[in-house]
Amino acid sequence: MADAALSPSARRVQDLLDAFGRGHRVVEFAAPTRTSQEAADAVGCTVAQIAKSLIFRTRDSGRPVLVVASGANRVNEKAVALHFAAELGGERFQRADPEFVRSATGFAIGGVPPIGHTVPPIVLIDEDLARHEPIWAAAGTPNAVFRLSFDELVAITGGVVGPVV
Ligand code: 5CA
Repeated sequence: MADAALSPSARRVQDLLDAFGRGHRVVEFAAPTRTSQEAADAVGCTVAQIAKSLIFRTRDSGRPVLVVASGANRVNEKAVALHFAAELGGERFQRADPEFVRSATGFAIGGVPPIGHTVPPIVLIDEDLARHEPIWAAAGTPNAVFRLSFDELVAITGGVVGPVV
């Protein structure tokens, strides 16, 4: 089988994609896909087509917040807090440190996928990703990605769509 050699973290993502049941395949590259630019270079797509999975935490309750953003966008935390106030319970939120990312998601920075996190996060999705087809997301390691559509991203994450910039 072509993906018999997937590393354990990428295998976990592939198993979730199998359960989703629409034939999505994790692709592992020899080159790094640790950043949006590297992922775009490896795939041969634009950086805007990369769906980066950024981890934040609510300031008071410490809940993980996953913002899935276009690789071309710089997330504006104030805009996100304002637009998604309901989802965030009115709380402020802040960038998570690497240890929080690891414990909340089960994955290391550079390979965090939008699915399969240890602690189910609040999921906020960049509306700009809807303008791109297909999009590519990290698949558990700094060398692995998978291709999907915007509608599939919303369906598989159960996220709420809105502006992040
Ligand atoms: N695999 C690629 C393409 S999907 C990827 O994961 N890109 S990413 O942008 O989602 O992941 C890298 C992100 O990790 C950076 O954008 C940055 O937001 C975050 N990051 C990098 N270093 C740190 C750090 N020290 N603490 C918290 N977050 C970090």
